[in-house]
Amino acid sequence: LSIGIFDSGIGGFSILKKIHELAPELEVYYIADQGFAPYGNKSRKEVIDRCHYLCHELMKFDLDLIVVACNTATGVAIDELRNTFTIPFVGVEPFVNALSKHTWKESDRACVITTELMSKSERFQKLVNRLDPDKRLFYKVTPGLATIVEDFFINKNEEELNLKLKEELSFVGESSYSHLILGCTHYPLIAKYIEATTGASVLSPCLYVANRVLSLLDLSSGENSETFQFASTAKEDVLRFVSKDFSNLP
Ligand code: DGN
Repeated sequence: LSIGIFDSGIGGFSILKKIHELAPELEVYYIADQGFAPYGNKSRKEVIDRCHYLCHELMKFDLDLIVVACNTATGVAIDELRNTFTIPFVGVEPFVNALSKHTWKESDRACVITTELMSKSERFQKLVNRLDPDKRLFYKVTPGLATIVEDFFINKNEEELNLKLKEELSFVGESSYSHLILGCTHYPLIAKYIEATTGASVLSPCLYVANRVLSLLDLSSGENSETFQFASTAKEDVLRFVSKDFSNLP
C-alpha cells in the first residue's frame, strides 16, 4: 500500500511521523513544496493550482491515498482535489478532533493559531461556527511562524527560535490563553518551544489525522514494503536533514 503526502515544507513530517508509528510498512512519497512556500499568504487560486500540480506529480506513483498535510491547502483545495482525483484524500482539519476529545474547564481559553489563508477559508469559518456556537473559541493568524520553523531546522539555533517565538506569540500572554490549538502542520515540530515560551498547553491534531488515514486503508491487503521517497521543490538539504530521522522528531 502506498500513500502520497505533501505540504508547503517540512510541516507534513508531524503527520507522517504519527502515520509511520502506526504503520511502518507503508510506502510513502512525500513532497515538500519549499519552492512555493509559504502557502499562508498566497491567493486561494494560487494554492489550488499548486495542489493540483503536486497531486499530478504524486499520482505518477501508484497511490492508494493522498494526505494533504497542510491546513492551508486543506482549507482551500481539498474539495477540488477530491473532485479531480478518484483516490481518497485526507486533510488536516486543524482542530476539530483535538477540540471534541478535549475536556474543557470553565476557565480555559483556547486559541487556534493558523495561517492567514486558512483563517479566511470558508471551511475554517464553518468549523469555527459549528464547534463554537458560544463564541468561546478564538483564533489568531501567526503569519511568520511556519517560516520560523523552517529556518530553525536549518540553523538549529534555539536562542534565535525562542526570541522569534516571544515576538510572534506575544499575544498569548496578553490574552491569557490557556491552550493553543495548532492549526498548521509546522507547529507541532516545535511544540515544546511554543509551550515553554507561552506557558500555554498545545493541542495537536496529528494523531487523529494519522488514525483517519489508517482507517481508510486495508493494511492486511496487498504488498507492503517500508519505502520512503522524499522530494523538495527547493531546499533539498533541509529536507534531507529532517527526513533522515524524522521518527525522532517531537
Ligand atoms: N504546513 C502549512 C499549514 O499547515 O498550513 C504551512 C502553511 C504555510 O506555508 N505557511
